[in-house]
Amino acid sequence: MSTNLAVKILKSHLLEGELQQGHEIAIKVNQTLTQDSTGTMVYLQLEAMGIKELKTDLSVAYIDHNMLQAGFENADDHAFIQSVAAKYGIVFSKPGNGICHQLHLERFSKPGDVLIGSDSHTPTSGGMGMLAIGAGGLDVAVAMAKGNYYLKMPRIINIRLEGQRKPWTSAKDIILHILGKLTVKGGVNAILEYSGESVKQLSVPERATITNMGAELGATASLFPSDEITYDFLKRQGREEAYKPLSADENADYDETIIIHLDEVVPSAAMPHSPDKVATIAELGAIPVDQVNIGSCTNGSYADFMKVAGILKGKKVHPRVSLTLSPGSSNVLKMLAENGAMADLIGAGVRLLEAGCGPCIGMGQAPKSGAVSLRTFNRNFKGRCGTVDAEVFLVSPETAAASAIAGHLTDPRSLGEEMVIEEPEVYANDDGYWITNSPEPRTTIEMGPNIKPVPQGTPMKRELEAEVLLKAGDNITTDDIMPSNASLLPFRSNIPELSKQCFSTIIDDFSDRALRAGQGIVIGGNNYGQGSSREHAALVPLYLGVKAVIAKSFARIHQANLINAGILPLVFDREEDYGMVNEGDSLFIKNLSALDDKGFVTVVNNNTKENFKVIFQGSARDVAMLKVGGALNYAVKGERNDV
Ligand code: MIC
Ligand code: SF4
Repeated sequence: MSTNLAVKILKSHLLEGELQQGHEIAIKVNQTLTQDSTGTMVYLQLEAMGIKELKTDLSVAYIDHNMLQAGFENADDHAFIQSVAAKYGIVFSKPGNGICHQLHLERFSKPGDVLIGSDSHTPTSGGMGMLAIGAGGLDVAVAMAKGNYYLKMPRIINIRLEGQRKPWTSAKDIILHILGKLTVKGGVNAILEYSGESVKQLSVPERATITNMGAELGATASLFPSDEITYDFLKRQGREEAYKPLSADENADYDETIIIHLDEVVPSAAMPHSPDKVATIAELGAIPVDQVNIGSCTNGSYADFMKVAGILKGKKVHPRVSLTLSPGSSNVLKMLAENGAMADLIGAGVRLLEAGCGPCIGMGQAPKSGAVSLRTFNRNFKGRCGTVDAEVFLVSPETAAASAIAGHLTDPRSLGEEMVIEEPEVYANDDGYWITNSPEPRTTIEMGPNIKPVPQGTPMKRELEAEVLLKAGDNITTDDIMPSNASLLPFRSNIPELSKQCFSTIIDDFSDRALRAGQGIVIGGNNYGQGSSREHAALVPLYLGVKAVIAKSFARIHQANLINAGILPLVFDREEDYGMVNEGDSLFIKNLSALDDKGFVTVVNNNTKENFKVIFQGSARDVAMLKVGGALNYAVKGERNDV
């Protein structure tokens, strides 16, 4: 049998289970990464597990999200994470070094290895043939403590790239084209494996732009082969010893194959407020633009910024436009400074931010009311930029730079001959922001006053009677459930404070409703919990007494986070039964003790007296976790040795 690349890596890491679609498997984890806005929870949970040493080859803690220090909170979180890193021998990346995914690709990603990260864009490292998966914080803590990760064996979808790229179409346009076709649900429970002769037209940073936004397709991971282009990138990064050639066997088996013709890809944008609402720049026309933001883990590479510098050289940013730059890494910034490109950018009138997530997570640079903002980022959910009535379009760096000069949405093909950027012979590789630690178990953990305990689930009861607190629609994001912006991010370690804003992009009184009801149920449509991996979207509802979420379908990471928190995720057996529930109804779910991994459960609507069936789609292990009130209880009680 001819094996695809994803299965080869899974096979070589398999600890438990069978590689059959939908079956639960456990895989060995080589590396983990965390970032600061999810990291405090990860490390509080790791501490609670009371382990002596890590089981991974490498674990890295990045500080890249909560960078504004308007009060003491973010700085306290950084200090907490740094002290835990020292205790366990975790590599620490200081604020200012750059964004976790770009840095990991530059310095640590390894073809054929498995990486688990507490950030949904962890699959970026798949651009180098690494099986890299985003997960909830607790799963990452467990991966560090036990060296394993549980998941349902995904479908493996082959995305075959064919044809020749057209001038001025970037990797961003390719992934937007794919998003337009597959939608934000298209990759759910799937690994997207790229193949075909045309993969050779993409550099590693370009491949990483594509694997990065696999998260927007809902994919478990995205994977490129490791080939001579990978070798070349690693060599320029000074770490060719990490190279290993890897690809699928000829005529490998896949669950599905999708062919993407690169010659059909043209400069495009994702329109407000979803990454899959894709139109071509030509179709959208010359929309006036107020703000342009270039950077993020999607487009923070050296070549991205060199293209922008080349387009802006000798030109001026339009008077109406505020153009910000947030490079992916300090070494990208250093190279731009050394080769003079930074001078061209500053001469054009850009606003230079530090290397980090910045405006992508709403950490500053909220645009003016009603603004049109063009961003080279990966998410444009309503309100995520910090201004609820702003219109955010996702574009390539080339489109962003051309539009910043013109003051309106501009097709970069109008700039004339395509700009081709050579990757540097040797990438800058400075160490100024890195701290490598040998484990020092006696390190004092620094806990600022804003760091509050992680809420704990309670064992599942035999039956549940509770009010429907909210009935939400399709594609609810974790940004909807637990919004993030510059004023909320400092409370990522303080669930009681954060809980006041739960669901505040949808309704303004969710926390009041929940506290009044004592306990409750949330109803959702399809793909409930898509987007960010933040487990706060489960921990905050847990704190507010949410016991179950009933939806048409769930996004993978969020479903796992709910179970880890001890909240029951249930799926309508028949989608139309969604219509049988209204906000304020009282629901009665009986016989929960009979819940198993195949089980149907009956829900009675006390108001209408009608009933409908729901299914639990987790594993037997998930049921065991729910029965003791979530994964931390399960791990700490040590009833089994697998978490
Ligand atoms: C995001 O891009 O949404 C984030 C912020 O990086 C999140 C993590 C978080 O909410 O802290 C993610 O992608 O998982
Ligand atoms: Fe940071 Fe944005 Fe990337 Fe999330 S998507 S890791 S906020 S740059």
